[in-house]
Amino acid sequence: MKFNRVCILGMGYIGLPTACMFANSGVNVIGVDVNQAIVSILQKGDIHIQEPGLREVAQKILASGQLTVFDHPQPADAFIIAVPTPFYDEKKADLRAVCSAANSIVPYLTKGNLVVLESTSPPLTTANIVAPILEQSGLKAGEDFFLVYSPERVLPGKILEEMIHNDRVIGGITPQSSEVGCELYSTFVQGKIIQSDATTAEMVKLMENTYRDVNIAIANEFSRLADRFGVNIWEAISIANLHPRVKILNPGIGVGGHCISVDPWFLIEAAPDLTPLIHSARLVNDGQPEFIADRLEEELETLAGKKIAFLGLAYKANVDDLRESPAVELAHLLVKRGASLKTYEPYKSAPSYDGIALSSTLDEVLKDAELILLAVSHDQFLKMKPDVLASLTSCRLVFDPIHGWNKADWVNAGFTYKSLAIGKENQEKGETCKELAF
Ligand code: SAJ
Repeated sequence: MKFNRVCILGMGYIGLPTACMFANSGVNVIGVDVNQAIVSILQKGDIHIQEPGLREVAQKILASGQLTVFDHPQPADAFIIAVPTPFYDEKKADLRAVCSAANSIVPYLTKGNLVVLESTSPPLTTANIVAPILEQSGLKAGEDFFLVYSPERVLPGKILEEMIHNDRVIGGITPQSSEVGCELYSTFVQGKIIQSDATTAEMVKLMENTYRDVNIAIANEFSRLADRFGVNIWEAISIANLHPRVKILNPGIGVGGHCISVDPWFLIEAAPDLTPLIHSARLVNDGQPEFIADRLEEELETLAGKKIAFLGLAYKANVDDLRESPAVELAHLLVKRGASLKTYEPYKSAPSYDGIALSSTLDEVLKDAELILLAVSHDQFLKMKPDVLASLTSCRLVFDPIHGWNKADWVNAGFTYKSLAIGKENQEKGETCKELAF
């Protein structure tokens, strides 16, 4: 099947890069977003997302007209739904954006079209929710138009590379739908394209992120144990991982972002009676900021009045995304316990986020600090030289719960270095979390 025009609903972290891929391959792409501010930015030829390499590609295709952006769909050969699926406070999937995107396609759907759902969704969403909405057009899913679920699996920070090279699963509601979906994505995907059915593809996506969440939860629990027993967790994990069938991820301050901390709840919601392990893992990871705050309070005896230079609020290294960030949660907890925080997040220029004031320079947060806390392993933080920092502040105490820095470097520059689970005080293990990261 020939795809001359593809209409992508949702110009966010997935929709916009996907639009870039198709447009770069010569397909005419219609980008749609319900947020008028995003539509205006894109129509002016600029972008609203920070992702390495994205700006250059997007600006080129917006300028050439290969990607045009509207606030409602246009007729096309294929429609791709790439809108967010957040969750309500009670951890239930919020499918309103998916349903509204599917509804908005109905007037434009014609015989022979392909519709793809990319948004992470609970099992059976494609067959039981999206198909009936699209069938309001009078056309029958799998007979008059093709329908597939094909999850995005790209890692923020590496989206452009992974979108091309990752393997992709295409789950059709009929085998012919999978076939047509395969044809669409083979436009730019160089990884393997695997055909399956829609519900399997939905499960695959949720299983991948849930597996990672459970693995990080066990790493966090191991780290708590190592902390109690005077063991260096980084050394212990690196040795355990020498076993050919063991691959433990890194402990940290918790699991954030819009994917791994959210998706397992879709499975828990769908079958609470079958998911005690997945549920426990979620609770362990969600409880990690509190564990870190408790340990810091123990170390300092009290947090009341402590002036803390808090470095990083993003949900992980080198991204500008603060959604569900454990660093934000940790900052709130420290403030609640009386600490006085000055926060620096190099990827955000706004004056505040979620009630936390953001300083615009590192110098400003370091001034008057009594403790420097490393919350996110942004490259620019990891590269900081302790002796340079020592010249900018009289503070000589660092707390590094993510083990991003090398203790010896800080001690040599005259700092007291505190972390978690790094073994007995006299041990000087050199590995950094960067070296161990997967
Ligand atoms: N984290 C740890 N320890 C680790 C690895 C990560 O504590 O060893 C934390 C991070 O700091 C962060 C959170 O987990 O707070 C999630 O980060 P991540 O890099 O593991 O994952 P995401 O959420 O950025 O992207 C994931 C990816 N899924 C998998 O790796 C299985 C990506 O491929 C998916 O496309 C993405 O979710 C998504 O959109 O679902």
